[in-house]
Amino acid sequence: MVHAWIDANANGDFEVAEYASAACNDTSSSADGSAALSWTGLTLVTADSYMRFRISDTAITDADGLGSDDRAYGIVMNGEEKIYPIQIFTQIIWTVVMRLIVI
Ligand SMILES: [Ca+2]
Ligand SMILES: [Ca+2]
Ligand SMILES: [Ca+2]
Repeated sequence: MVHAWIDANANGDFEVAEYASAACNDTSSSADGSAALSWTGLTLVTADSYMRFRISDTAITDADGLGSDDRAYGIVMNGEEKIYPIQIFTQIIWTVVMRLIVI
């Protein structure tokens, strides 16, 4: 599973409302897989911010389903994490295309 967050309000915290996930279709050790992630209802601010990605086969949960998202933090076995800087421009529909390579 690919887990992802956009720090849409640029407050330095990855929150439950900023989370999306999708299954990764990677079934090959020699070819890349992909996952389609989408977000709805984000309140965007114009700012430099970050996206965070986690790939893992371990189930992750947020304790209260609110605010800061526990799923974005802490240790997860069997996986990989990446953080990418992004620029958010409000009033613009934008798309991020990202490539994650899992060996
Ligand atoms: Ca945030
Ligand atoms: Ca692969
Ligand atoms: Ca929480």
